Amino acid sequence: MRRSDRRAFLSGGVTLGVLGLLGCKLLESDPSATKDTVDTVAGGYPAVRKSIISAAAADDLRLYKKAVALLKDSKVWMAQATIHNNFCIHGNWFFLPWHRFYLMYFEEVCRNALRTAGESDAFSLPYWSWQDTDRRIPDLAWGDGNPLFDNTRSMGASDTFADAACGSGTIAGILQIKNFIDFGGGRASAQSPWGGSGQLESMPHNAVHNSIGGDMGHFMSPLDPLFWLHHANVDRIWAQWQAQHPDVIPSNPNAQDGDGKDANGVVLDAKFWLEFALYGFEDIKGVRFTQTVKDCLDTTKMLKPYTYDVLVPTALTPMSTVPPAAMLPPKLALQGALSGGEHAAPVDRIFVQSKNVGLIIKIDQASKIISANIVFSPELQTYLARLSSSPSFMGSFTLIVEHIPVPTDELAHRITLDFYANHPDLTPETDASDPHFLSCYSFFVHQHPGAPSEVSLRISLNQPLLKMRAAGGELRTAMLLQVLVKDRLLQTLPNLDFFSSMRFRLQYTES
Ligand SMILES: [Cu+2]
Repeated sequence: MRRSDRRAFLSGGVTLGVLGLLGCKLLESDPSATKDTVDTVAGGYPAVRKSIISAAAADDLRLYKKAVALLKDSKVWMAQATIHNNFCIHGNWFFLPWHRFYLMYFEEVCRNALRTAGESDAFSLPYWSWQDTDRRIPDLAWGDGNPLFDNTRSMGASDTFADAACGSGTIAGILQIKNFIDFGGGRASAQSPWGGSGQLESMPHNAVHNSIGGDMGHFMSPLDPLFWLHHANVDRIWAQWQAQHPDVIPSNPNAQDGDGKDANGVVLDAKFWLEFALYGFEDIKGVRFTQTVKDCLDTTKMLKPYTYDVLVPTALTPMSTVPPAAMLPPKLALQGALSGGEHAAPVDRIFVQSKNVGLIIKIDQASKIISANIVFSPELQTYLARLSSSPSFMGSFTLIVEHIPVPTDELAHRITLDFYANHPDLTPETDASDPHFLSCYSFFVHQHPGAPSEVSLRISLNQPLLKMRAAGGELRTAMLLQVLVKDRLLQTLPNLDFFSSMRFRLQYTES
């Protein structure tokens, strides 16, 4: 597959042109990946990545600054950003694995630069935990002549990220999402007509890129040294989620997503996720590596093992392991649907999907709200009723918003979409602490040939539904979805009819 084809295939964009390649090319993998030569490092493996606000990170921050200065003086800094530009994957379930490998190789590139300059290579990439700070760009990244400064940023030193996207409450909520695909992303475009960004990507990840702007606002974003600290935090949240949900490794796409078949009716097997080949990574000698998803699921067993200083689970909603009530027969039993070894599909599960469940009923230009009526099918209503009544509820409700058109570059950097349900009095001042809040979305896409013209995102409804119920607004048959379109620069918004192509899909999964 040519690089551009593969990019279009993975990006979540238009799929028709590449569907034909699926059968053969999706399964390609490169057996040439081998370990590079440096197997020891002064600090020892696994390296421990620390928060930039912890005192223990002082040495790593000093070394990071030094490494960035060294790399910027060589061609390596630009080369690393170019890897991202050419190979990065966003908008689907390869987003987290691809970036995990990318950071691991970069961390080693930093160590090598330090070693070559006669410095200690006892370095771990620190992480910038925006949810635990004041949500400003940290002071360490400002100042002319500071290697960690990037003068293209559109965000100032006192500006803050939206609490809805990056606040501690939002992250705690994301960590409670039960299935990987709502957390980390669904199938790539050619694997399925219903993938979409997971909430870790679409909320804090995109918002930090988008708000900082400048280099961070496009796919050469690794030019801004904040990129690596930001992505280390995204990776840490994934590691945290893995620690909290040890049983929910999507060892096979079937375990999590859809009816177990791709857009062409081909039954998905482990090669569609677990053994999918990810490209583009370079070792310290610039040698290209290919890796498969399964090789990054445990960070302490990766090529260059690492872990995080803190992976403390936040309090979880109690979940029972009691099987679902027998009165609700499985809609889809994938028993034995797949062949093959240790990563074979789980057995019984329920998957109910309704597409075109919503109709946009009002586009209010003055209040900047697009309203849609989302209707739960009778089948979904049965499960909805059970969510409210059963403490051992095991299922996941997901709203997928599809065909969101990507605005022009300039607009995409200003606009955010905030999603609410059944709000009686929604205003631009309403925020994420409101019980009617569902999710928010910032664009992080760039205009290049083959870039998607539309995006889709997944919104886990479990917690919002329970919150709404607690606030006295239990849902039974339908909900009013409200999309509040915000312009960060408070300028006049374009005509909201631009977004009228949005479509809505509901999924219920239980496994
Ligand atoms: Cu990113």
